[in-house]
Amino acid sequence: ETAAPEDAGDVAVAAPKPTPRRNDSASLAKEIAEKLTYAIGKDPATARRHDWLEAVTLAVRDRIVDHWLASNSRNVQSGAKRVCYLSMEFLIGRLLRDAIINLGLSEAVRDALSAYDVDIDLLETLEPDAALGNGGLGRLAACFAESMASVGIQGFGYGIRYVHGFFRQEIVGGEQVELPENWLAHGNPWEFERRERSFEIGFGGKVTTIEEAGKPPRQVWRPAERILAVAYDTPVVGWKGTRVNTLRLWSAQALDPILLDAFNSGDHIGALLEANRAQSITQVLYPADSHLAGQELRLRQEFFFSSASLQDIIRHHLKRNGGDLSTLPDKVSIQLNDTHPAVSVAEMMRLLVDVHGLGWDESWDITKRVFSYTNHTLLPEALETWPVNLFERLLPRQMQIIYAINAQIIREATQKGLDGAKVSAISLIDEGSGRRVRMGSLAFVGSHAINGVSALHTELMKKTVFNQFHELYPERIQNKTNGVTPRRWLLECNPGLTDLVTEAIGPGFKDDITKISGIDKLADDAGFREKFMAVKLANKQRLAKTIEERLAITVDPTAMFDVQVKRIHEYKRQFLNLVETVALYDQIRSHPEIAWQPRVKIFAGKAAPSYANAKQIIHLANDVARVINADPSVQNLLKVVFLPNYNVSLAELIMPAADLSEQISTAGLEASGTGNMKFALNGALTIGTLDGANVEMLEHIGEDNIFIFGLTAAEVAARRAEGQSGREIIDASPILKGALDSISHGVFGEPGRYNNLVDNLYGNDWWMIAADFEAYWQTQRRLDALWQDSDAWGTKAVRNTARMAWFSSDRSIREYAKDIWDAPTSV
Ligand code: F58
Repeated sequence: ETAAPEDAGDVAVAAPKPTPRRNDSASLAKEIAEKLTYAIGKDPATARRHDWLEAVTLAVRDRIVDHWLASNSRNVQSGAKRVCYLSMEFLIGRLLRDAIINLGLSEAVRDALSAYDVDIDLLETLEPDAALGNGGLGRLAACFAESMASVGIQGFGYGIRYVHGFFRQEIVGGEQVELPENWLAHGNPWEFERRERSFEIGFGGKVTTIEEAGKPPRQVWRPAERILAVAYDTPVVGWKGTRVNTLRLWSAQALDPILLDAFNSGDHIGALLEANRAQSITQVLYPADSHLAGQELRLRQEFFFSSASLQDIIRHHLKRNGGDLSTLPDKVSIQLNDTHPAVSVAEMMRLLVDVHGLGWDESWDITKRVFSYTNHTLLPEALETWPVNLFERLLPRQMQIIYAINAQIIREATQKGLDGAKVSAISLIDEGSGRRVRMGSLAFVGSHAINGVSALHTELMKKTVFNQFHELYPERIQNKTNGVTPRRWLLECNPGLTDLVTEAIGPGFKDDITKISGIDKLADDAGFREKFMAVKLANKQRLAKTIEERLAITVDPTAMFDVQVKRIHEYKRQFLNLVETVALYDQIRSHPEIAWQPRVKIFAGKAAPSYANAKQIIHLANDVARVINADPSVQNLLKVVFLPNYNVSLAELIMPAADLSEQISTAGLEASGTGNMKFALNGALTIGTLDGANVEMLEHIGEDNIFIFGLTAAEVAARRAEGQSGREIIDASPILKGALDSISHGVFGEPGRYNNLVDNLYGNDWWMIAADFEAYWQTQRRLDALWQDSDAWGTKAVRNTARMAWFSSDRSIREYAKDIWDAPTSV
C-alpha cells in the first residue's frame, strides 16, 4: 500500500519536503511556462488554448496540493471526527475559477497570463462542466462539500466517477435531443487515481452458515461476481484554501482486465466481456430526476459505491484507532444523501457482523449512531423501492439482514402498542404491489437523525411519508434548510456585484456572508441603488450576448429578464409560466392601450429522456418562442428564449442577470429549491408559491420584497382530495381559456400537438395550473407596475441580496455539524 494523502506511507523516507509554491505572479508565470513545456510537452509559441488551460490548471493545482497535504496531516494529528457524505451525485461544474478565487489567486493568475497575452476568462470557459448529477440534489452535495472545507470540517465526499455525466441537450426542431456527455475526453487534471486504494465488491452468489463448536453460527456471503472499486480523489478547496478536503469517486474495474485463456483460444470478444460488464457500472449517470429508474444496473451502482465507501471508512478507522470498531460513531458520521446509498445500512451490518465479528446488537447500535439520512422528496413516484426478488438475487446477504432488521423494528413497534395497519406502514417490505424493499424506511431505521431540507418539507415529512415512524421515534426527524455556497454563487459568478459590495461595506462579507446585511441600509440610497442596477444591467448585457450568439435572438437588456431555469417537471410548472406567456401575448395584441412592460421570458432545463410530458413542455416553450419572437406586433414588449443545455456554468451566467426569479411549484411538492436562493442572492425578486424554502425566504426577505401567490400546501392537498377539475375555472376565465385555446388550436405548432397538456387541466388539474392561474396572472401584473418604478424595484433588489445570507450552505453545514454529526468546525 503506497501513500494516499490521508495516510502515512509504508516507506518512511527522510526526504526534504519540496518548498511550497509561491503565489506571486512572477512565480506563477514561470511555472505555467514550465508546465506547458515539461508536463504537456508543448512550446509556448505553438501551444493551443487547451494547452494553456491545462498548464494553468496544473500550476494552480500545485498550490492546492500544498494545502491538501497540510490538511491531511492535520487530520491525522487532530483525530477529529470525519464526516462522510455519501451521494450518488455531485454536480460540480467547472473547478478552475472556484480554486483560483478560493485561493485568492485571481490577480496573480491574470497578471501571470497577461505576460503571454492569454486571457484567463476565456481559458476558464474551455474547462468541461463536470455534471455528475441531475439537478438540485447533486448540486447541493457540491455546495456542501465546498462549505465543509470552508467552515473547517474534516469532510469526505464519496460518490461515483461516471464516465458519462448528465446528457448534453440540443434542441432540434423545437424538441429535446439527448447526446452523450464526455467530460473526460481530454483527461481530467483535477483527479488523482489511487490504484492502491481499491476494494472488492460482490454481487449475487450464496450465503452459507458456518457452524463451529462453541461459537454462534456465522453467515458467509460468497458472491458469484466480484469486481474492483478504484478510488479517484479530487481536492475540494475551501475559502482561502485554509482546508482542502477530498472528494473520492469510485470507478469500477474488472479483477482480471482480460481473460487470457479465452483470448488465446480465439475468443477475442469474450475475453473482454467480463471487463466490460464490470466497467458498465460506472459508465453513465441515470438521467431521471424525479421518478424511479428501477433497473438492475441502478441497484448495482448504489451498492457498488456504498460498499466501497464503507470498506474505505472502516479500513481507515481500524488503522487510526487501534483496530477498535466500537469507537466508530465517535470518529465518523455518515450522511446518506437521499435513499440512493440506503443499502449502506445493511452493508454496514454485514461488514460489522460477518466480516469483523461484532455482535448483532452492538453492530446495530454502531450503525444507528453512525448514519443519518436526508430526504429530498415527498413525490410518491420518486420514493425508492426495489423488488424483493431482484434484491435477493443481487444482494442475498444484505436481504437477509434487512429481514432481520425488519423483524426487530416490528417487534419494537408491537411492544409500543402499534396495531396491524400501523405496523405494515413501518415494515421495510411493502407487501402491496409485489413485494418491495422500501429504501426510505431502511434509511430511517438505520439512522439516528433524519432531516428534511426546508421547514415546510420537514413538517410534511412528519405528516405524510414518515408519519408512522415519526410517531414511533418522535426525536429523529429534524429540519436542515438547504443553502448555497456564496463563493460560487456570488463571488465567482458575479464579480461586479462582489466589487460593489466590497466598495460599500468592505471585504468582510467574503469571510462571513452574514455581513452582507450591511448593504440593507443602502437600499434607499439612490447612488448605491443605481450602481447596483448598473451591475445588473452589465450582467444582463453579458447574457444577452450569449442569447444572440447561441440562438440569434436579439433581446433588449433593459427589459425585465423573467427567468425560470431548473429541471423540467410538471410540479415545477413551467407550463403555468408558458400559459401566462401566451395569455400575455394575446393581451398585448388585443390591448395596445395598456402600458405593458417589456419582458424577456427566459427558460432553460432538461427533461428526463423518458418523461413525455416534460418533453412536450420543452417543445411548447420552443414553439411559443418561435411564434412570438417572429411577431412584429409585440417585438419590443415580449421575447421568449429557451436556452439549450442548462448546466452549472450556464446557471452562473444566468443567475446574476435575472430581474425576476420564477419559483412557482405546486405548493407542497418542491422540497426546498436552491435556485431560488441563488437568484435572490444576486438581486432578483422572486415570484413564487408558499413552497419549499420560499417560505423561509419570505421570512428573511420580508413580504414587501417577495411576490407570493397561489394555493398553500394544505389547500392543494384538500383540492386534490376533492378531485376538482379545472373546467369550471377555465370556463370562468376568458384570459386563461383564450391562452389554452390558442395552445391547442395550433397557433404554436400543429393543432392537437399539446392536447395532452391542455386536456389534463380540464381533467383533474393535478398540478393546480388552472387553480393558480388567476393569482399568478395578477401577481405578474403587480410586477409590471413595480417595474415602471425603477427606484422601488432597485430598493427591493438590494434588500434581496442584503437579506439572503442565512441561505448560505455554510449555515446549513454548521447546523448539520452541531445537531446531527457532533463534529467540530474549524479543524
Ligand atoms: C431536489 N431533488 C429537490 N432529486 O427537488 C429540491 O427541492 C431540493 O432543493 C434539492 O433536491 C436539494 O435538496 C433532486 O434534485 C434528484 O435529482 C434525484 C436524482 C436521482 C433520482 C431521483 C431524483
